[in-house]
Amino acid sequence: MRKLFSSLLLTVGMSFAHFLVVKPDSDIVRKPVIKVESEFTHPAEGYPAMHYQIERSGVFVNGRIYPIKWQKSYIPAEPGSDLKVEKYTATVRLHGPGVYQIFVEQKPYFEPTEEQFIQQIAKVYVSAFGWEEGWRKPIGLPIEIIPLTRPFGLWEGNTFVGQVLKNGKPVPYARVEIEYYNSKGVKYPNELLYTQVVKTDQNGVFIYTVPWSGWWGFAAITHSGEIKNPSDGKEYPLELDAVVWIYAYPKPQGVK
Ligand SMILES: [Cu+2]
Repeated sequence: MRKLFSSLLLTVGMSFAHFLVVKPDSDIVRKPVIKVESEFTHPAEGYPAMHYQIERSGVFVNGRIYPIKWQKSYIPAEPGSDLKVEKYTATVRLHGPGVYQIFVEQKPYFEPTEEQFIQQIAKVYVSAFGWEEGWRKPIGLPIEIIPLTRPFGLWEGNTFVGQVLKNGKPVPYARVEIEYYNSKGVKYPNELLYTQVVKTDQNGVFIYTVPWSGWWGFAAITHSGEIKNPSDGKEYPLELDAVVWIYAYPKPQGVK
């Protein structure tokens, strides 16, 4: 019984930490064209990936938003699975030096295990041709994490600080979930280690020290009214989350 209960808990817990991923081939580039990919998954476990549709997306630079043309493909939800889910890839043209903010808004979807709708809005920064200015500028998304640490060119062991804004106002005491994008099949000794959790303070500011190199996602969880589910006509709460991705570089050779 106890075993059943804990495996049930594990399943429920696992279903919580979904992250909308938006990931360029590099956060610092010196080339005019980059590749970007997007999926909706459980990054620390590596799977399962889930169905997801893009509602809106773009590249924000110098106060303007440029469209992104996505190519949709289908990948197995997990290794060996017959269930195929969407993965999006795009080539993005950069218009010279700048800090490019690439964002994706997920179309809200109904999550039956949580009896609510979920919508995540994710972004990532790319510094092109040595440019460093502009990362503090909000895109103006419905919910957005504004970095207080420069969000590119980070070392492992750096502390990342961000502020969560909803409709331009800080979100106090929000839960922020943090996961490593585990493309290497790294094994975790305990399921509680998949997702790290911090809270924002009264000004919507959170702090986290990145323990090792790789892509790391931060998801600020908030609740934002209700949406009607067309399948049963009932209203359900909408979880509206802001996600940001950063890359931490490994320590250079010769340092400890
Ligand atoms: Cu999920």
